[in-house]
Amino acid sequence: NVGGAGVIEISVELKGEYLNKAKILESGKKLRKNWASTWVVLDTDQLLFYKDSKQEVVTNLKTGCKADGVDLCGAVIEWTTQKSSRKNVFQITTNSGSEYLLQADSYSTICKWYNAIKKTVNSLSKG
Ligand code: I3S
Repeated sequence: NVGGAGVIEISVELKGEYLNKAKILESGKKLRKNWASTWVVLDTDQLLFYKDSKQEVVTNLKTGCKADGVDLCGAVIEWTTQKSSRKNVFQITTNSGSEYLLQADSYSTICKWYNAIKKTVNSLSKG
């Protein structure tokens, strides 16, 4: 699915989706891996994490309530087969030295997110 039409399709499709997420590093320090199903939303310059889709709505309605998120500016996105025995895993390494794993059983689902996040990171680096 390449070309202009495909790109538009991705941004419309990618409102939010449940992915498995594990944070494994914080500021360079190793954390105990704990996979959790997470409602993931791609924003203009960050990836937002919610417990579920309802929490996204509630968070957006409440003033002063900020979603848990990852700054994608300067982040590195790469596939990994080393950091989990699960299939379809990619990692996000943030500028601040945190590392997240994202996983979905469906290869097309995880590819869609990998591509969209990569595209966002690339666009941010171009300023
Ligand atoms: O990379 P690890 O430490 O082998 O990751 C596994 C552990 O987090 C494990 O929990 P315990 O720390 O309670 O043993 C999880 O149940 C596994 O899912 C983790 O491995 P995978 O390969 O699923 O990422």
